[in-house]
Amino acid sequence: MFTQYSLPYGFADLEPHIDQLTMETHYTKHHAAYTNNLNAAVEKDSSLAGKSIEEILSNLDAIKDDGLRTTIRNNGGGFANHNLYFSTLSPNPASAPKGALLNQINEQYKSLEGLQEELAKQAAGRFGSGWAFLVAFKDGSLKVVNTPNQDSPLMEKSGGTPILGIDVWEHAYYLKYKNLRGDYIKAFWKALDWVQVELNYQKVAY
Ligand code: MN3
Repeated sequence: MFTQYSLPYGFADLEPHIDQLTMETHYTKHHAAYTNNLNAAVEKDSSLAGKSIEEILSNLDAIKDDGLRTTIRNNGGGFANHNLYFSTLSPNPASAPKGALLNQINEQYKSLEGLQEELAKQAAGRFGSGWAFLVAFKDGSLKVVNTPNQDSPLMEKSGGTPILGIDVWEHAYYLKYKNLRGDYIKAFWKALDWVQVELNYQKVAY
């Protein structure tokens, strides 16, 4: 049984960057639906019992039924991606990373701003619904990727582990920002807690 990440902040607490109605709808409707649909789907294939979502998403080919595989790809991806998204947002965010993550960012992207530019570029350039992710690898290296729909980098054999995700589905920003995805991405940085991203990085790179 998969359960949604439990928010340690209120729906209004990310105002004005991410508005209350968007947060409430996103969490109680969209994320809840992905979670419920995932749980219903997993029950239909006994080989999935007891597996973590990371194990399931990184081995979708093991699901024999085409329809079920698609359902789990979409809803399992949605479940995991939103757990990541909501867990990295905070009303009191650290505005920059430190330590090993900052060193790696500086090495690969010259500066935090350089990384943010690349993430914003891929988030803005994702046609239609999808995500931009910062992924990490065991050797400590980083990569910026974008995916369609609810696809996770975990679904690729060497896709790395996502440590930060920017949801660019319209449901993540349209109520406040309308068609201005770029303004939402700028606001996202103001609610992103780099301490949590660092913790995610430390779990992957060691
Ligand atoms: Mn979403």
